[in-house]
Amino acid sequence: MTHIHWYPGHIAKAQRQLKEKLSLVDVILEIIDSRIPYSSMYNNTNELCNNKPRLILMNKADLSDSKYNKIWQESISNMTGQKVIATSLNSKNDINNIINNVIEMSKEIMEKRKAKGLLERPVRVMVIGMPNVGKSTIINRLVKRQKAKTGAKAGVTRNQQWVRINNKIELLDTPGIIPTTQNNQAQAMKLAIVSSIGENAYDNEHVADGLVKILLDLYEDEIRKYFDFTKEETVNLETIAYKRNWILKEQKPDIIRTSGVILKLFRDGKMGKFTLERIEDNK
Ligand SMILES: Nc1nc2c(ncn2[C@@H]2O[C@H](COP(=O)(O)OP(=O)(O)OP(=O)(O)O)[C@@H](O)[C@H]2O)c(=O)[nH]1
Ligand SMILES: [Mg+2]
Repeated sequence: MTHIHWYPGHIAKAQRQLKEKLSLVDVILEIIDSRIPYSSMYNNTNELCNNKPRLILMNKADLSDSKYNKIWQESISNMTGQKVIATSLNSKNDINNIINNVIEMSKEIMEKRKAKGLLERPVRVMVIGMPNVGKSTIINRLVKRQKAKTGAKAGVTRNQQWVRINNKIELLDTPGIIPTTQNNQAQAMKLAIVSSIGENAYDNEHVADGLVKILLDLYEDEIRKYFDFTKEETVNLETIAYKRNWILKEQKPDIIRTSGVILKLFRDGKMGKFTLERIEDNK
């Protein structure tokens, strides 16, 4: 399988349901993957979110290249007109920073409600993003502080719950999953690399090969050093297999094993902190 096959299912229906949920909230927490900021961002979020204010989290910043995080942060902020911060959900500091930013954003919204004579209430927030970006993790981290549920409200689907994060913020306890849209194979490759596309849609060998090529293009010195290659040697799945002695009978390279290990090393951040996209490439 040298292609990545998407099975996006009922995208239109999923988007309609997502829009309904989004209409219930004041502020949207949009999560993208900082290793592939462009490919993990939905290309029409402004329309999807009906121009509601969003806090965009470039997440998994502990796995990406901090130098590019700054550059992407500024670019996405300019592109969307929204506040953008780099986060790692393993950091308590970052969780607090998210909470403080939501409170800050809610001030204006609450002022407007007050001016309209509407009742005072906590700001309502929901989390959206593509698969595997960290939606469930952030909900769990935010909710940990205060488990008490405020109960289903009138007009809200019964299986959704508002959870009180503090006296200023209420969070919808189920995230909105943005279905990955079928744009192009380059984007599919990157989404597969970060596990945002299910593993039955692709072959490890195809995706690991793509990852090695991207890394050679953007982080050649680091990759050569990590796998112990000189400047002259060819780096690919086969030569990495020989280097590491991942060999089958008759001295054949074990490409299946090599592919699996390379993807895991990358996903676990063991090879280094890498950002796989550059702003120039996406203009
Ligand atoms: N290193 C790192 N891992 C993270 C971070 N945030 C989430 N993860 C991990 O990423 C994986 C996916 O996180 P989830 O919270 O399940 O992602 P999700 O968006 O709910 O995924 P779906 O439910 O599949 O849509 C988990 O293994 C998390 O532990 C982060 O900031 N840094
Ligand atoms: Mg989840």
